[in-house]
Amino acid sequence: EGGWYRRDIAYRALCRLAAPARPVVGIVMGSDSDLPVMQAAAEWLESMEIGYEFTIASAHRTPELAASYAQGARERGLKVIIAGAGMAAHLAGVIAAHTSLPVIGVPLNASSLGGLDALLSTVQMPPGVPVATMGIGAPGAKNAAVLAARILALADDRLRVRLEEYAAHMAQQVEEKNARLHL
Ligand code: RP5
Repeated sequence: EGGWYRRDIAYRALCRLAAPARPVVGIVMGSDSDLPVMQAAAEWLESMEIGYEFTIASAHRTPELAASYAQGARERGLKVIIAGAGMAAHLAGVIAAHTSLPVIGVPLNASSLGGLDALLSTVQMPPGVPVATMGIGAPGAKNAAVLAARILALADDRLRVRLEEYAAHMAQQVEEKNARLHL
């Protein structure tokens, strides 16, 4: 009894040990089965030296935990929340209902509907409670991290410069590929 809840707590403790100090981005996901995909967001944040924390909290299986996570997020120092979930993906919306921080939703492919179910569940928020919804799966998870960084960079010039360098690096990679095509 209470196994799911205890498992969530254990995962949260484990993941916090692995995460960098002073998290400003909260990555929350509906299940441990979402972790391999949401890892894409964590890896990108790490590459930019942005602190993050991982939490498993389900809108349906642990609704109280999802609400209290969001309610305490600002006080814990978080500035942006990334929420990834599959199937009837209400997690990002529930998080957005319980905080005034910006919430970025990542729909995940966890059913025979290929993630379209999660996309529609995440994006179709009622007016007044926005969730910035990314594409399905790992590309969406990575973009969630980039968007979180852009939000943080509004008040952080060093991060803004790093983002400009990142964009320049991507452009340079394309130019190099073009140069090889014309050899
Ligand atoms: C969602 O249901 C989770 O976000 C996950 O994507 C999906 C399946 O969860 P598990 O049954 O794998 O725990 O709430």
